[in-house]
Amino acid sequence: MLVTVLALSPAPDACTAAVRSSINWGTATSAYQVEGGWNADGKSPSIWDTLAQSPGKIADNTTGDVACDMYNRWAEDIALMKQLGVKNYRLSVAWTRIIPAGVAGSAVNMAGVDWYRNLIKALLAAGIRPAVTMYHWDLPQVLQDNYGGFLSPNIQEDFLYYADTLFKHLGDIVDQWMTFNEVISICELGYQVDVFAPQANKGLGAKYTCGHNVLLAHAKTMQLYRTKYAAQKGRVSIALDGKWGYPKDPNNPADVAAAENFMVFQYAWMADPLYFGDYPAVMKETQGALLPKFTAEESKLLRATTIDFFSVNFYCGYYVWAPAPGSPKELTYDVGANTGGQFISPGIPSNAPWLFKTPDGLRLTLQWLAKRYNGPEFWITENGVSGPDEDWKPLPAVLDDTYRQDYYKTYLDNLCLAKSVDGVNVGNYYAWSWMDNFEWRDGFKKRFGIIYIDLKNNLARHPKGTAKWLSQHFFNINPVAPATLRAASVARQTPATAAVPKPAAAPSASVISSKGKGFSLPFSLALNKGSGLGLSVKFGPQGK
Ligand code: GBH
Repeated sequence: MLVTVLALSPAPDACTAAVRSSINWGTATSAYQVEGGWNADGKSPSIWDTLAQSPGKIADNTTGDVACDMYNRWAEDIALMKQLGVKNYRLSVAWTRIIPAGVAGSAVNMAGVDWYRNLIKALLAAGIRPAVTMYHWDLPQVLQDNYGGFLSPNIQEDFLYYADTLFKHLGDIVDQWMTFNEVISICELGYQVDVFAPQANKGLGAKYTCGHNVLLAHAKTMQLYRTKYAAQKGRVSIALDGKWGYPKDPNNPADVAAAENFMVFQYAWMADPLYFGDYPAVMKETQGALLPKFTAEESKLLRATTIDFFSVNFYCGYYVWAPAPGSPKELTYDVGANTGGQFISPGIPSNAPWLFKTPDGLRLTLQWLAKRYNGPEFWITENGVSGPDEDWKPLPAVLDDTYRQDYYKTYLDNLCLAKSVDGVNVGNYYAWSWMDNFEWRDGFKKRFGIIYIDLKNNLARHPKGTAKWLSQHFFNINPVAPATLRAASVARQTPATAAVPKPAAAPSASVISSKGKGFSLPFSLALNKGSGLGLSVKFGPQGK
């Protein structure tokens, strides 16, 4: 009798062994989405604690109070990563655990610092190299209350103090950093409209003011790292997001120009200042006084502190077309949701109204960026999809996620083509997400994990088919984390001074505390969605 083994589909054609071994493969999460422990060990509330704890804001009435409880279950999660061969993990730090009072000069909460030190040391001991995002949307509520968060230049100094604290206390064991995650999400969805915390809803000018403060906080952080922390020899970037723009009619030059503008308004809004010291010409020409200006000194600082790698979060692409005649001059492209509709795309829809399967969009985005910025090293710091019905399907059906496997298979094929055929310098790739987690306004209804989280059974972790497929073809081919980092993992050093590392305690359970609240009953809610210029940003109930 034949013994049948669950057959995993092969690696994508373009992902030959040689190409696969030239990229560092990993997986990603963010603090608020997985940790829980929302008020543990001195942590203060963030703007997402506030939003999610307000009744009726989250699609299934869950919160991040407990999320995946990684605050307590990190050892189990790292063991599972190791078992699947994961060698690279992108995580974020909660500012509110490190500097509870938010402001520059205020007390550092060593319990928060130690939680991350223990986590990172355990990762390194398991041969997993961390890449750490400083800000993945969980602003200290107090900074929002004090001065309006990212709308005030005060944020620059407060962020810099936070970044300095991270370099000082974690820089000996972390050598890959991202300052911010997704400036469009922070500034457009959080400040222009009311989709994400803090739901400021202050219009297009607020988006640009926010982005300006993010850029300057980022540049000052780069400068700090290049000077005070140069001896740490790490690399720093900022994670940018964008969708690929397919001209709706590729034979219509106006649609082609609109699709180009769509890319410029997403990526070049941030990356042109980072590489060239100023906003793109088309933005300056059309956005008028809404777009802040850099002083000569700021522009110089930006040019002097170019990012060490280009970090891209990529999910999908949309059709883009020329705005209707008579549109405001600020509107240089139409992408459906700009003008009160829904995104449309050549790709297959997913269960999220914003996400379609458009695998070649990844390759096209990398080509576009490589050309504009002269071939930097790229990291794909997020890429993934929420699977249909994963919020209710029973085990084991939910683990058979062929839909997601097909997504990864086709996107990775394109990534490998970008590297091997187009010559794009792809360094690292992180699948979003390591596990199902708190998907912001969608709660646990939308599930992006390669590990299933069973909400009804004590948050049990179960690898989906995709996790096994990625493990076999990608995670397992990478070497373990570099020896220097692994050495650091067993020694707590004082940054820049310690010549003789002192032995430190292994990660212990002593930091574990604080059981959070349980989950509430499902509840459905209509979200106001927004994107693009926010000239019309109110939508009906989110479908499906
Ligand atoms: C990423 O954002 C995030 O970094 C990550 O935390 C998140 O879990 C992951 O995507 C999956 O969503 O109102 O139509 O604009 C990706 C960019 C921005 C896409 C917000 C979805 C909300 C819908 N996301 N957008 S809309």
